[in-house]
Amino acid sequence: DFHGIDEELVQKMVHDALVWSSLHGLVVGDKNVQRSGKVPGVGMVHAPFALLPVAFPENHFKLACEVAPIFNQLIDRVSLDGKFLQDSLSRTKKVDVFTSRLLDIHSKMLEMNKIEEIRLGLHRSDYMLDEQTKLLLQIELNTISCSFPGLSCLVSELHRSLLKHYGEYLGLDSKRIPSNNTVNRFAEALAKAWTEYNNPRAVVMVVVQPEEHNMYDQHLLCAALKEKYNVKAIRKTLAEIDAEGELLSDGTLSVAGQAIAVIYFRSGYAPTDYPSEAEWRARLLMEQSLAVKCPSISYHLAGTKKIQQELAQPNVLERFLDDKEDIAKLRKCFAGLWSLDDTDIINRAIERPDLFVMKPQREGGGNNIYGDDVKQNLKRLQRDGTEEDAAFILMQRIFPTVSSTFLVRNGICHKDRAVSELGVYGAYLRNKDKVIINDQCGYLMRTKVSSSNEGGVAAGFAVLDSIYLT
Ligand code: GSH
Repeated sequence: DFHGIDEELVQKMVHDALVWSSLHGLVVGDKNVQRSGKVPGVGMVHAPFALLPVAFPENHFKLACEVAPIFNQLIDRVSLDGKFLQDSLSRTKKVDVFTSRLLDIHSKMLEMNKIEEIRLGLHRSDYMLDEQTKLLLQIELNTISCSFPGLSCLVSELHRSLLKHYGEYLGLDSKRIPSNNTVNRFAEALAKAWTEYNNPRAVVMVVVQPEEHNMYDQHLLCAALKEKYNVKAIRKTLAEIDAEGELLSDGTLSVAGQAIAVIYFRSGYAPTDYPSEAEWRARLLMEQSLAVKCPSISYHLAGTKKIQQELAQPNVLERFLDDKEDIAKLRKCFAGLWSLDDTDIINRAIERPDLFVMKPQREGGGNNIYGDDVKQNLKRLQRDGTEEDAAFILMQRIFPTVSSTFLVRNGICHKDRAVSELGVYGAYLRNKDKVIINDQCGYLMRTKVSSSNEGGVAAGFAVLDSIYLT
């Protein structure tokens, strides 16, 4: 624990960190300022961050990086099995309107025999290190709208810069913060997908929410794409795509007269992203087109919690992967996962709700059920005897090491007990039989107050962090 530092030093570091963040674009739109989610350059505030990187064992970090390409391949294989996706989600479909709409689009593509030749995945697999078992356990795998490929790199740089100045007082070495190049690796993957599409006049389209406070993270990625690869990106909301988009006779997606090579979703993962039929029409239009979708509807579905739970069942991984060692490595990362048709586990969870998390089929954070609410909800579902239980999965609760941390938010530093979650980014690009990229790309560390159950930075619960290898 390197946090027994004196107050004066902390204040100096906080000051330097706030200056560094402002100068280097470690910023988000300030929700208290009007138009800050709409117009760049208006109402910026530093992104919430931890003052110092969190200690993390090197062997576990390496393991998380090592399994990233295996997860990339798994998602690709699962996405090819339309029947597996439809069957596994068939009960969820009955009770979850959102998943049901996604499945409808997927069915239409199956009927059309739509083949996605160029497949681009920009994923992030999230883990927590369970203190007692010393196991690195997967929380979830995001296949759509993974946040912070840009800001995560900046936090690693911020911490390196602080340790260069203050490291000797703290007994810390800046070289122990692993390099983080996610932003460039993701830009490279988008650029290579654009090249595979092979229309020099076409552009990358970022699908954005009408109001986006995390826009600078997105702009960092698009700036790298422009500067390093000279590929242009435009930003469109789902409603704009519905109004301005058309499918040309050759299958090209054209939006406001621009041909689209790659569609990169930073919206469309939550029900609130589809307030009307217009947004669903836009999603279908994009899916029908020849543009490379990141993600395609089948990649999106392959990343759902229900599929995560199905993949953790005995002998399911074997259907999708060939290499025994790869399978064993993934399985070791799986926490206990159960569907709610398992009566034994339900009874166990009612007895010991503290050992479980109940998860609905939702992305973006802030939706999980913990503690006594697990018990109340399970009892209600048992009593009602409806199919509503299919909207949830149960997961083993993971207990990571709690350590004392300095969290900086809105220019103010708080000391608190906190836990951390490691995300490893992965990129996958394939054109027909040719795998062009399959790699890990960098990391995102997030830290949250240990008394809070929720984890997302975008949802306002956690701060951005980096790693100090031990
Ligand atoms: N629209 C925002 C963005 O594009 O950055 C948020 C997207 C979002 O919530 N992404 C989830 C995520 O990576 C995955 S679906 N959350 C991480 C966090 O907020 O800490």
